[in-house]
Amino acid sequence: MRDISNIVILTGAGISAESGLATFRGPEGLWEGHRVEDVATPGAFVADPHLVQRFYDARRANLATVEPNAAHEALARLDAEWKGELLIVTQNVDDLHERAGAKRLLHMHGELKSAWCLACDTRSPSPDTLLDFPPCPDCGQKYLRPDIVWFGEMPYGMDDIELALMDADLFVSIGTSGAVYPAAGFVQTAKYRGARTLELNLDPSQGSIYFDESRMGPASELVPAFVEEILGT
Ligand code: BJW
Repeated sequence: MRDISNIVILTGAGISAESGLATFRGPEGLWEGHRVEDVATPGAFVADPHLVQRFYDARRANLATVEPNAAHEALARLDAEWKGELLIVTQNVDDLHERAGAKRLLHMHGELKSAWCLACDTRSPSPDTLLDFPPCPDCGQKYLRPDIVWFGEMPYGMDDIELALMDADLFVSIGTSGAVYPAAGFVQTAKYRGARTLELNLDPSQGSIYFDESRMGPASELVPAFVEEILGT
């Protein structure tokens, strides 16, 4: 871990699993019998908006029942103490990284606590429920949807992420299956640009072969150990 100054960290659902939030592709990954691929699409929202609003209302409500775990806290410590460049890119729409104190954070798939008005295109803090289509605080129209990146939509912050990957000396992927692009391709971009690549996951991800090193185990153990190692060098 010597000679490292620019770090990019990608996190996925696995980092929040030990806080009590279900992963997408694990055994409890179904919601009322629906796969995320069937609910998290613009087409699903058009076909059955109430089903999709209920899915996100339930997950937003669940946030109040969970807390950041040792992995979120370790990354917040790295953020506070690391003098070099750092970008934590999370695919997660929960708020556990920021509740742990992380600041250099980018939510590439949106946030449960944000709502997006399809009428005036503004983002605002989401009410607890969007089920009955409450009015937008900006324009008053009733076209609020969850501010979530669905399949077929462009993830947030891609320019900033690409720039950070270009300069990265170390790319670390934590708790993600590598099933969803473009995030699943970040390891190849970073590696092509000469970064060292490290995976911390419970099971090997789909892109495991692209990593220089894979450490398997729970994030609450692997991430604090990694942060200790990197801050100690
Ligand atoms: C633990 C653990 C513990 C458990 N400790 N680990 C090729 C190139 C580009 C795009 C595509 C492509 N092929 C197809 C596409 C399109 C599509 C896509 O990827 N489809 C796939 C199904 C193939 N992608 C898109 O449509 C994206 N947009 C896009 O591509 O725009 C065009 C574009 C092109 C090129 C460049 C830029 C843009 C949008 C994707 C939106 C994803 N949205 C979702 C749902 C919304 C959010 C929400 O509702 O929460 O985001 S899908 C869902 O999957 C969610 C997650 O963020 C995402 C990733 O899941 P994640 O985090 O990896 O979770 P799991 O459950 O899969 O894995 C958990 C892992 O944790 C496992 O490995 C466990 O082992 C581990 N784990 N417990 C450590 N305790």
